[in-house]
Amino acid sequence: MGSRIDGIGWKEHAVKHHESVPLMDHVELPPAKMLHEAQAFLERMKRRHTVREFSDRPVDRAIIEAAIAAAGRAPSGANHQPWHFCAIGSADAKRTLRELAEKEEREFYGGKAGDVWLDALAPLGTDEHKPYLQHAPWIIAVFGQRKGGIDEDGAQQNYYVPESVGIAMGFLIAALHHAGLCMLTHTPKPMTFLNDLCGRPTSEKPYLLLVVGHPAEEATVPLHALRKKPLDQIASFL
Ligand code: IYR
Repeated sequence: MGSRIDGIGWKEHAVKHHESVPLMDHVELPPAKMLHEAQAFLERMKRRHTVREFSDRPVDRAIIEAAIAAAGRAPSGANHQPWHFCAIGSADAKRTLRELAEKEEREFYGGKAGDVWLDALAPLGTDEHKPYLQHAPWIIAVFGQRKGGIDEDGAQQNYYVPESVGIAMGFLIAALHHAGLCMLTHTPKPMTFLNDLCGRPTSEKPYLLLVVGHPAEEATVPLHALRKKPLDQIASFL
């Protein structure tokens, strides 16, 4: 404890000299079990559907915390972990969020999006009304950080920020789905009002609002959303 090597702390020393430890917690599975797990995960992910009708049933903050912590285990450029997750659960903040998002969405659907984009969205049946932003128990705003490095209050350049944040958002969605919750990936355009609302610096870029909760009893899934590309369209093997 407190030992110093070369005049620097041991952690800094270990990092500088890229010291490593043996891979200590990998779980090797027999091949048949591996296939079983891969297929079971696929079946589980097939039951993930974007939902737009939420119940106001509460969800424990501890579940949100665990899912965000899982997202924080995603790989990232130089392991800088260039993300911040703001979990919005307060009724006041959600009301403001809904007002601000609907204001942007009224402009978007009122013409700013253009006909081509609106035509592409037509099969989803979306419009400027976003009641779930107020009624779902949690809305998680995800931010990407251009700078920050690995240390708290660091100022280093970050790398592959959109890719890293994208992977972390995938982990977050998988974790919450695994916990039995429903979500909507929502991206009001523009989203810059989120910096103010969440008290985040302007150097951070909002990527996504993830609406999280239990589905309403009358929740539906658009048929368009059930059309998933088959494996032979999305993969090739050499
Ligand atoms: N942000 C709008 C529009 C929208 C855009 C895309 I791309 C979608 O896949 C769905 C909706 C909204 O949330 O309604």
